Amino acid sequence: MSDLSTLVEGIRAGNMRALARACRLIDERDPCAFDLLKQIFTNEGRAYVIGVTGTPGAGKSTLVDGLIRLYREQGKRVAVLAVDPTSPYSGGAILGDRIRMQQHFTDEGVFIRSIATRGHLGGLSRSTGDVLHVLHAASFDVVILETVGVGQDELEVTQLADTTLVVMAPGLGDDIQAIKAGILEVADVFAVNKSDRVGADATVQDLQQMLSLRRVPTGVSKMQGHTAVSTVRKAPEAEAGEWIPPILKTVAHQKEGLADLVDAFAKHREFLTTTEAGKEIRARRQVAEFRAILYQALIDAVDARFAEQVSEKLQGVVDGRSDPYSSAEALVRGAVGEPET
Ligand SMILES: Nc1nc2c(ncn2[C@@H]2O[C@H](COP(=O)(O)OP(=O)(O)OP(=O)(O)O)[C@@H](O)[C@H]2O)c(=O)[nH]1
Ligand SMILES: [Mg+2]
Repeated sequence: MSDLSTLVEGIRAGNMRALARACRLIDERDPCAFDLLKQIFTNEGRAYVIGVTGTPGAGKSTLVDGLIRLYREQGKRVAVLAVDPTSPYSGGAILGDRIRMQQHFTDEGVFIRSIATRGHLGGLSRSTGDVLHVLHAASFDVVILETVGVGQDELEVTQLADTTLVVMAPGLGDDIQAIKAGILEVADVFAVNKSDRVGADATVQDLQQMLSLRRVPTGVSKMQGHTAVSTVRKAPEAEAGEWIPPILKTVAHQKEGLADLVDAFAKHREFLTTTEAGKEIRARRQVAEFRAILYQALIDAVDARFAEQVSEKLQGVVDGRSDPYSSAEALVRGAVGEPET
């Protein structure tokens, strides 16, 4: 299909309209999307993916804005995906962010897009994962995935990132709750933003305590000096093959501490690519992604090829003529070509 190959070319050339079109095909779950993804998939020169999540209002979008600037100053091409499961495009948060990010819209080196698809199995993270492959193909250097909220969907989305930044702020009062929601487990780097406000040190200490409870110390003392104003634990170190999330203080709207964040990201990226533990993490993610793609493909195939049988069995279950277990088993047997028992 020549239309598709034009699109592929456009994506590889980093053409913004081609990128937007590819994102739309994925969002709408267009059957063409699968063919497109097959063609553009690449293992070479992938973008570095940073997930940004954290408590509402902590300053995620302001930080992302600052990070875009920093990376642009380094001459890197940056894509931002704002992942919002609650509000398809119309949501206040995304809209506000879009206005804030408007200054980047005229920049050819920055691509910004919001994603809100859900409603199928692992919908949000699946379509985000697909869009990531489009961005890899378009040779972006950095992709920032900003999630809204800290629900299950958002935590799942962070699994697509190489490095996940969790943004906290003093005095929001819901830090502990956020940690309970599993945010501690996904964090590779912590930012305690709004450090110009009182209570920042207390938030840092809370986090440090939480982190030390999470791990049994491995010999060497993990205490490190306060080496810079904006840095609590300056050098993120991989001790005994383990990554210890650094906690960095930032003041996003004044761009304070952002260079240290970028530094910590680079170190985490190095950990992922050079250590055995890092390689294992990456392999686990590839397995998880393949499973998700496979299961979705199976579901799509069953829906397309056995629609009639599925609705028949469904009716049987609703009418009380058959039980859901036998019905599901019969359908699967039919689908894989085994005789029904
Ligand atoms: N004092 C102070 N205010 C900040 C800082 N960073 C951001 N803000 C302000 O905090 C408010 C919320 O910032 P956002 O960047 O929208 O926060 P967010 O985490 O993206 O918010 P949601 O997307 O709604 O969850 C804005 O008014 C920012 O100007 C900071 O370091 N210090
Ligand atoms: Mg935001």
